[in-house]
Amino acid sequence: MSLTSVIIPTTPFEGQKPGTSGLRKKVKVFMEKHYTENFIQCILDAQKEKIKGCTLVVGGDGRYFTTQAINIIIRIAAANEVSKLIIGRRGLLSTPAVSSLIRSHKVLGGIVLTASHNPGGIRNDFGIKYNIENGGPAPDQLTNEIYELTQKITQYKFTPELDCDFQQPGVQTFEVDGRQFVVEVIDPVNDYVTLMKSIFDFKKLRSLLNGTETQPSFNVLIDSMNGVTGVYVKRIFLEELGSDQDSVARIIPLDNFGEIHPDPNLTYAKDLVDKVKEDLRYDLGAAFDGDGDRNMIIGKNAFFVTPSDSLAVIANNLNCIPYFQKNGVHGFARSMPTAAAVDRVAQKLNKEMFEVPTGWKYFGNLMDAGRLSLCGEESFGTGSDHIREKDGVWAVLAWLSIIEHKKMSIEEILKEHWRTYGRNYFTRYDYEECDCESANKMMEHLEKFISNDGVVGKSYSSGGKTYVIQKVDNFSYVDPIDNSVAKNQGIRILFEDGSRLVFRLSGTGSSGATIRVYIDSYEKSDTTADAQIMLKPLVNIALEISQLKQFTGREEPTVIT
Ligand code: VG1
Ligand code: CO
Repeated sequence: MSLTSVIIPTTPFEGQKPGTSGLRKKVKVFMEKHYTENFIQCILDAQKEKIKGCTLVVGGDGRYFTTQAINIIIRIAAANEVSKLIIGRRGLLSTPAVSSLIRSHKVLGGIVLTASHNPGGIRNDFGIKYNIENGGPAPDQLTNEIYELTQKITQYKFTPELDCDFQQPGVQTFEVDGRQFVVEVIDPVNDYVTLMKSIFDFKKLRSLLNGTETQPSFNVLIDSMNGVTGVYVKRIFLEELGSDQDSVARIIPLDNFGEIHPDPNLTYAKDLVDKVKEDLRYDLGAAFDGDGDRNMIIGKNAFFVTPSDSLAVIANNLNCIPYFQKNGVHGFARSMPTAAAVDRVAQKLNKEMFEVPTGWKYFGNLMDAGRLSLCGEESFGTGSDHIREKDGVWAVLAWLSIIEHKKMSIEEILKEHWRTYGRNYFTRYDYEECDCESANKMMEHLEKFISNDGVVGKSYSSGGKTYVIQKVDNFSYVDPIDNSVAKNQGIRILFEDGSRLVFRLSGTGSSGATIRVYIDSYEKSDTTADAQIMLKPLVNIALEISQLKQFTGREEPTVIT
């Protein structure tokens, strides 16, 4: 049967501006008539002529509204002369898997349906993100273009009678306006597992997890938090690596994540932390966010590894991983608020080191240019140039490879690392859903503070410690590859002893404003103190300088990591 597309008149919606990682709004906003359609049409229009005859990958974390959104994407794509969509079965694809598929199938890009670590379900968030040809998130220039188009859209193209089921793998061919349109539904895991097997030594990991005649088994608890990684964890840990059911938790993807906040940190992944604390059999615990790009690693008795330290330890041990033995190690990078532990490793190993704004999109150019092999963010993101997204499951396999090689516990590895390099104590305070106006006023206050003439040299004391300001700025970044500029990426207050305060507003929330305060301090020899106690004086100074409590009325942060 030949299908015909139609043109549907529409008017712009306000606020379709992609943030740090795509457009995220409440489900009920995406459900408004034409809302999702408009945004998808603008994503396609921003590709201009390239869209005709192209292939796109589509999938996400399976949160509520995924099926509806994919249905819309299929009907709009066919009408806009896209030739083929590659869709994960039941709409499931982790964010790293989308990145991998775009690269392995050499296609124009992908549409990722996720609000990542934000809660899901009918009352919560949905999100749409576009990834480009290299597999990475669209750069600012493209997301700005998409946003501009959303402000002047008058119509979208649609194929109303195209009914395409994507519950089972298989290829379906349709005729739309006399052209062929193909939908290939794929198993969401196969391509990704092949990639992981080419990076890591699965045989060694298998013997680590199951034990050998001379080594007891190394016991893990991998918590998918009801997110999309469940299907990857099942295949990789249970089937490929032969772990047992006790090694995994919450591996069935649910469209509301079982009413939890699928964000792997000490607050929202408390279930995992408690289990690992209670059951001393466990040598490693790990959790991922909804779309599988974030990871949290804890050791026996829930010994917490900060993401900044995790990045530094992996950087220091890349020689354990076959992928890097083969491809070499080029450079390292971290987002600006991430503690500088990895910088010390870069210096020792004589590698290039980059500091980029918050958001994975800023790593892509460096990777494409062959100057970056490993990077991370303090927000539980770690990844390498095997794809162009951060990758939760990859990070766990990297840690297991290091443990297998070094035959040491996680705590021992960290302590050894700190003895060699000193320790970057780090914490982040999040104040979620603050009143927008108050949050903006606080940022204006900080802008004024850093532009005061006498600010450099000013000293602050708390808890018997004194810190003297050495430098202040609002971070701005020039991409060394294409010279694009990203301004206003966070207020930085740098002290003479190397300690640092950073303030920025989140770009991933869907209601109110989230204020993030990053606090970081380096100690050369005192490396085993409690981070929260160690950083308390700096926290107090951050609150004093920003007047956060006065502006927002918040006594305590929502989340401390
Ligand atoms: C947060 C993190 C940032 C991360 C982004 C997307 O952004 O701070 O480091 O790249 O989320 O992660 P923001 O603007 O809220 O601080 V994910 O896993 O939610 O796509
Ligand atoms: Co995510």
